[in-house]
Amino acid sequence: MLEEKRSVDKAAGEMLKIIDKNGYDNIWSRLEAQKPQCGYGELGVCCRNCSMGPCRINPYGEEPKYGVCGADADAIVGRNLIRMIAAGASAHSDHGRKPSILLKEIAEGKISDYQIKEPEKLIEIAKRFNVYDKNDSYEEIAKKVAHIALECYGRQDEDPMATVDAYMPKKRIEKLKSIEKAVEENYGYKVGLLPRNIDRESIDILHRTHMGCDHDPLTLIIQGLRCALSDGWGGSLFATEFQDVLFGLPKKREIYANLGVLDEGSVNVIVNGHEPILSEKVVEAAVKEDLIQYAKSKGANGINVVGMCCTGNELLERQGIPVAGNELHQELAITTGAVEAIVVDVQCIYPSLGKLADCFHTKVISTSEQAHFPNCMHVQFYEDRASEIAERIIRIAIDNYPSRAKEKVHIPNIKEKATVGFSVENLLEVLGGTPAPLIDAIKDGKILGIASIVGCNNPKVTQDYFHINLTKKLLEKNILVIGTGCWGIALAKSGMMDMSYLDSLDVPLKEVCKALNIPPVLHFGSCVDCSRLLVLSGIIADYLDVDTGMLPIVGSAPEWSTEKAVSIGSYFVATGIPVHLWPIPPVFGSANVVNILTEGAKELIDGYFFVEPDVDKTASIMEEIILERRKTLGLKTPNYAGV
Ligand code: SF4
Ligand code: MSK
Repeated sequence: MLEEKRSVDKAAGEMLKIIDKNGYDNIWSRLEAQKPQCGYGELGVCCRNCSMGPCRINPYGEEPKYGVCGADADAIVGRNLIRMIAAGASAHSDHGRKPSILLKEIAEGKISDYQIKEPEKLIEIAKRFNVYDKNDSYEEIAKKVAHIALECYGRQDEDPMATVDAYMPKKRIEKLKSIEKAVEENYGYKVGLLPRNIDRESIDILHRTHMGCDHDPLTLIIQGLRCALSDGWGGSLFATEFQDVLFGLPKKREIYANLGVLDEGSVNVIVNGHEPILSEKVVEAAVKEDLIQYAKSKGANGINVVGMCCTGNELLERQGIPVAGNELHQELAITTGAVEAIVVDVQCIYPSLGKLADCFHTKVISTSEQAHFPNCMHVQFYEDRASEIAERIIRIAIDNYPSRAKEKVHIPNIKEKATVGFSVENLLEVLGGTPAPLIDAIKDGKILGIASIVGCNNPKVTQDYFHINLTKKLLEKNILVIGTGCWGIALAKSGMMDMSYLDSLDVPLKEVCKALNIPPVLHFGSCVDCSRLLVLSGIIADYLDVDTGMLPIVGSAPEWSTEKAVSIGSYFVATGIPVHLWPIPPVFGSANVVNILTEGAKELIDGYFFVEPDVDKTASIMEEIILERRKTLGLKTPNYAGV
């Protein structure tokens, strides 16, 4: 396959030539080897939830129409979909559990390697939960807040978890309650949308999708949405909130992005995955004078720590660490031959890395008890010995520097400047402490609306093509674009997050961004930081005293690959925000499931999914949604919108 079909990224193109020349196994070649991929799987109609199966349903209405147990396509597709949501929500929420426990243990004096870096944010969280007492020490506040968070994971009653009242916009709570009531009245079903606790909603899905439980696509999907809400307004939210408390709020700053951030003369260490608890310490260790001197003793100029994927996003937003790439850059980075160590924690890390690293000198170092990989070295991470372990990892990388084969080194001289590090807090700060100027700009048509783009890379889509081009089209339509995850890194690599990109725009949004000194595409952080987008939508809704389902906000996951992305899309939808998806999700084997996720969801909860492979059409549909919502809010349609 030509490299242009695989990625629009020039650095990727350079590395793909090397990969092809040397015949290195890679994600694109493995995708080719899988073709044709299973049609039953693509439609979501296969089931192996028990040993009477595996079963699959004929998608053309012919036999077999039922699994061995009697489950039909609606049940099988619905069950499979919500199992994806449960897995995605569990990954995010289990991530959020770790900073919640860490905060508690710091407050109890059990861990001294970390401190509370952002007490003001801690106080704000305590105020949201109504437990702030000005006479309390920071440790006492942290104990109270961490206790509430951990109760949200495991409290055993039917009441909505504490974050619902503390964070969710009022009108959305009312809306979700009214749907629960309407389903009960119309169908006689007891259902819930407001999450009870984070762990329970995923377990509920595993239970109800077990053989012989829930076979109604409506109740299956309602539980899927409830579970997704427990992620967005629960697990992911705690990850974001407590990581801000522990490691500092994001700060607007310039960074560089792409493989050109690797430094030929230095010991290069890439931190990859999602959780910043270890990578923050790796960054700290890399600036220690004794370790720098040690690196020099091995012939290097110094130590260069760079990020990748969402660990990269966590570090760039808080520490200004450069980022080497997004999901599809993992293998490419090893192929530069200049990486002494890739240190990984959890999620979105390809198990192929170890085998590819065997062709080079790179050490792939796993650190989590939840994530082990073939052909890799494991250095177990413990929070109470975090600094010591991080130093050990840096020493392993330094010791590996002399093994680098100089003839194999090729670092593309490609990197772009990007202004990153945005959050609800610093966006409100530039707006003068209130969302009013942003809302007024939307009302006046200086900004048509907001698009939230999230998510991954997927080798089925040319890397970054959809992310970059959809963002461009939306900006041309005067829509402010805010996003997270691998989209954020794609846009940073594209140069569109550089302030100078504003000059190329010819829409009113340009003047708003210039006045606020922000780029037109705002990097809101890692995939758990999608919770920042929810919180922002809630602030706007509460300010206008309307439901989030009325706001001119629309989402997209245009290169999605992970189950986490399904959970993110679902909690946006359940919050009332329509979401575009590409590639196609595995639901088209059931017309009823598709109908519930599209028209049914629009009618019930205002948010809904739509699938579209074409960039221009996607941008037009997103614009139409925003225009429709502006009309509902009584806002004028500006002339430049082209209608
Ligand atoms: Fe087949 Fe039913 Fe078992 Fe699924 S649960 S594998 S459809 S028998
Ligand atoms: S890393 S979830 S591929 S955004 Fe968060 Fe990227 Fe998607 Fe993983």
